Amino acid sequence: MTDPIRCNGRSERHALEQAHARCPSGFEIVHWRRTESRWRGGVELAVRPIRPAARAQRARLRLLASVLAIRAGAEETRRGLRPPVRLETPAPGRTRSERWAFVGVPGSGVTRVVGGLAGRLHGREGCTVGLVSAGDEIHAEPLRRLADATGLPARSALHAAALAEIAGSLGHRSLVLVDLQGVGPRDGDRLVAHARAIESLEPTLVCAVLAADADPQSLRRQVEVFTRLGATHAVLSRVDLAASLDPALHVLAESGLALAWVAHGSTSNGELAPASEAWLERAAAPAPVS
Ligand SMILES: Nc1nc2c(ncn2[C@@H]2O[C@H](COP(=O)(O)OP(=O)(O)OP(=O)(O)O)[C@@H](O)[C@H]2O)c(=O)[nH]1
Ligand SMILES: [Mg+2]
Repeated sequence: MTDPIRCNGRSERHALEQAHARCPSGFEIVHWRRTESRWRGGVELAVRPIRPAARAQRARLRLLASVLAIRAGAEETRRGLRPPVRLETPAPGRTRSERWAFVGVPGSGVTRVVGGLAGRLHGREGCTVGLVSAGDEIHAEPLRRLADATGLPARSALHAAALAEIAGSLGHRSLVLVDLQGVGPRDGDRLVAHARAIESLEPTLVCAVLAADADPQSLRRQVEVFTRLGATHAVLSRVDLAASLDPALHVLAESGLALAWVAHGSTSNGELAPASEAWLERAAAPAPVS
């Protein structure tokens, strides 16, 4: 039997290309190893050429090669070679009143997240929550209903210029949660209005709400835009709707935003939990099918 041929690649694909070039009639992978621990790093393959005569055997070995490659990919996912996501869940301050602003694209779940946080934090360790809706009348409606149901004080700022003053009128609350109307990355006018509103608000935290079921390219663009608005943290929303959480977690890991909370429910006040290592570990597992 011939000695295996070693192929070192910058990536798995690069190594496979070399193997194809050196064994054009087909090959069997006899060894697969990642040479760098980083995600998508170098790969070393050892392959053995398949003799053209043995057609049936070649088909079988090709199948084996692809099974091995798939297994290697699965092993990579299992070992968590996804770039790390930074986790950090802010807690409201005890000594000064805080203003947390939440931004996201329309329908990403910003209002649910604000409602979920209000329910989670109000009354905990002396925290008193006030709510502000920054947007038009229709946008303010769900928050007003939440305020009616919970008894929390709520105000609405119909114009960006009024936001700081309206949030100031809730200065007696230790935590003011500001629900900014959804804005898309190409909605220049509203982005400018949001930037001005956030600047005058002087929030202690700006948090981007990112829908886990959005496509990664769109999420990348959202991250760019919301980071410019001052976002340092993110909430991953709609996690129950995503086929896989990997794409969104990749975008988050690249973004440098800290993942603060995860939201996974469509109930009126949202279902929200602090992001944790245990949650990340569960998120890496494939979604249950039954
Ligand atoms: N299944 C599920 N549905 C969600 C989740 N978050 C929000 N929704 C639903 O998505 C829709 C939009 O949620 P909102 O919280 O109003 O989203 P928003 O970003 O505030 O939307 P706008 O203010 O209209 O731009 C609602 O029908 C919610 O019920 C979630 O985590 N899971
Ligand atoms: Mg909303």
